[in-house]
Amino acid sequence: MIESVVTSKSTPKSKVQPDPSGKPSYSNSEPAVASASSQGWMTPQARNVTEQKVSEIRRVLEQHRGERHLVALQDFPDPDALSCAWTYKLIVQQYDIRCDIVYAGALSHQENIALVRLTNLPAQRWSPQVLREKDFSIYQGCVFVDNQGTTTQLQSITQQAGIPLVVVIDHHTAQGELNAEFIDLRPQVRATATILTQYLQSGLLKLDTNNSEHVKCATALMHGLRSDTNRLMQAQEEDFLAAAYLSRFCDAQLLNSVLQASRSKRVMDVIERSLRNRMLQNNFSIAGVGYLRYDDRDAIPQAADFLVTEENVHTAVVYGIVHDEDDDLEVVIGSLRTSKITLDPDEFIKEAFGQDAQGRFFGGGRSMAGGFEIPMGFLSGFNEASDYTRMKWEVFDAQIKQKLLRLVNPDDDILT
Ligand SMILES: [Mn+2]
Repeated sequence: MIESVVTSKSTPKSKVQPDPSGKPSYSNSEPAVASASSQGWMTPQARNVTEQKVSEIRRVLEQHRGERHLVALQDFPDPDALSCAWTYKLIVQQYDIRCDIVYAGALSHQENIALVRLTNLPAQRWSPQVLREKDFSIYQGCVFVDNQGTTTQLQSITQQAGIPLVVVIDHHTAQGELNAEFIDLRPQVRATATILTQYLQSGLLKLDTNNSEHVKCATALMHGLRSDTNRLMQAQEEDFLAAAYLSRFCDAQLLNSVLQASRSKRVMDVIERSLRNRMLQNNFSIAGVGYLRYDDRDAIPQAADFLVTEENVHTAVVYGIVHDEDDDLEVVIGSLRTSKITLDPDEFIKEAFGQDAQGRFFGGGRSMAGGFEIPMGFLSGFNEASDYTRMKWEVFDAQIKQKLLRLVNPDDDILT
């Protein structure tokens, strides 16, 4: 049996009794005294990192008091990104820093649209036209949350505008050199929402159950945390502890409404195409879904989520050509989902597709999931002739399959 030990914030870690497995017991043995302190809801390891990072970010925010910052989300923001950006905005308000939370792509998952609408989440979409006309000189700083700039068009724009990178908080693997004043990069953590929740637990912002914005934001964070951990199934101890903390503020009914959002017919159609076109090989399921509209882009990861549930499949890759009508641009977008512990999505995608002429990878990943984007360059753009359009798809389809199959069947000759 685990011995119950009275611990408090000031109790040194050595007082925590080891359990028979030899691991220190800190989560089950905390009595009411300690749980009254929000800091008790962290593993000692997380607490160490968080305390250090929180005092660091406090100094940085103090130096930027009164400024206006741009929080750049990935072009297709997910619940983890959206909720963390909102939390960040509430945190820095205490330093009189005004934040605009911006994404340059689209909200394309029905749950994300529901999340933003139901919680009144303060994120804005800037269309290509807004991007061209925007006066960026009003911003004194740029912030990346749940990304490192590699998945947003805003990175090059803010860089050209000379806006300094102030803060990066992310859980994806390092995507290259980052020149920021504050960096908290923890690839071992399942969700950026866990990191932001740990900041809250350390007192960077005191949540108040009587403040409806706080309640909505905590609910959004819970949704972000759940969605990046496959409904907590891939969550680790620190994610569970963060979720436990959030449960004090979370509105279960609101969360339920967000999760009730239904799939559009077009998303269902893409899933259907992925089922029909899938090719099974060595426990991989690979499916090209052809052309789809920009607003339906999120149907690709949803199809991958679905394909990976098939018996004897451990990894699913779904891709298609996404057509952006605003800019008449086309790009190949793909998603990978895996349940195989030994398959690193980041490594797999980098290995499969390599780098572009500038040395940038076409994609990457985090634990259990990854994505890629391949620009179509000279071949991009809509063509009236259906033969041409079909041929173009077939070429890209064959090329992507060939690259993937090299890794799926490492010993075989290359198939087409
Ligand atoms: Mn995330």
